Amino acid sequence: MVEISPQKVALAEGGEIGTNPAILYSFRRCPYAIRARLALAAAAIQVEVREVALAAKPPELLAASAKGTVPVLVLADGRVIDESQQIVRWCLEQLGRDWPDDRLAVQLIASCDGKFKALLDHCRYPERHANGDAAAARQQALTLLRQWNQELVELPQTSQRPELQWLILPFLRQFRGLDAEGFAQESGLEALRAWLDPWLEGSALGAVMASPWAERRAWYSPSWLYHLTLAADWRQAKRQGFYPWSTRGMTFEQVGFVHASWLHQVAATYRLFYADAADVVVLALDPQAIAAAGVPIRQEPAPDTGEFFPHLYGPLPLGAVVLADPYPGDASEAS
Ligand SMILES: N[C@@H](CCC(=O)N[C@@H](CS)C(=O)NCC(=O)O)C(=O)O
Repeated sequence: MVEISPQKVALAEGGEIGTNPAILYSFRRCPYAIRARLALAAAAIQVEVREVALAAKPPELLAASAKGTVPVLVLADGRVIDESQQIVRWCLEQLGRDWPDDRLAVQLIASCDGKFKALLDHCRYPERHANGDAAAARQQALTLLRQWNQELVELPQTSQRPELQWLILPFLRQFRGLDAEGFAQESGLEALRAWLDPWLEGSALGAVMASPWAERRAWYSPSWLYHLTLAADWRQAKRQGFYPWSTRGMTFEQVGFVHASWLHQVAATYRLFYADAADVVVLALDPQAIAAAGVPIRQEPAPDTGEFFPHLYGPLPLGAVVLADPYPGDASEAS
């Protein structure tokens, strides 16, 4: 649901974060973020998880960590941990456990984050590589995995260590996902599959791939502006490259500005003007992109209540739309 929680209202008004002491910027499918979520969940750390659209990173994430990767953990005292291994390390500390520093663990972690991740990316995005031969990259990755397999055969207790599961298995899962049938049939991967397969079906992974650890839609930043629209109008605007509307049934030409809301005002705007419409879309707008398009934003009072709303003094620039989601969202989608 896009319904605004009290916590988000507090944030929108510049208040305290509320009941959740830490914030995790995350991306549902990212293996680094899955790694962090597994560790945080295992350590029973209470976090507010903010799902990020990598194409529309919220300013709060970039303010916490300018490199703009996820996961990023912002602790209650303001400390920022923006490397997944460091988040796992911090979680292990909370659990009173040490970072795995035996030979096999160190080798596996380095191989996973180094060579294996590079080959995985090569398989997933061959077009991004100069000699983008995905088949060759896959064979190299399989050779590496057979080495891992051999290590596991020699030291089977490795597979029982939760921290190695958090660190390694999200990446193996992603590789398997490229060709699950092929992966199941590869020779020399038996020990790896015996490690991976039960974990894939297990509750630890299931929990961090579902709400509230992982949502299917991105977190709404209180730094953005919001505009409700009818789905058909939005589809047409995208087709024609121009959005003529100000509010439901009235154009920018008629009104002289485009109506918008702050995050904490969206639900009330929906209830007042759109609740009876079948397909409503909420657009999140980046105010900097609006300004860059030469469209002034003015805070002006609504004539009846005096409540201040943001108004765009120019047609809504399509390039400023960072998210477009059905409204209200279906909470069941998040599972
Ligand atoms: N070394 C970082 C790598 C994290 C990383 O690269 N995450 C990817 C998503 S899987 C990302 O945020 N990419 C940024 C982008 O695509 O813009 C870590 O371990 O946390």
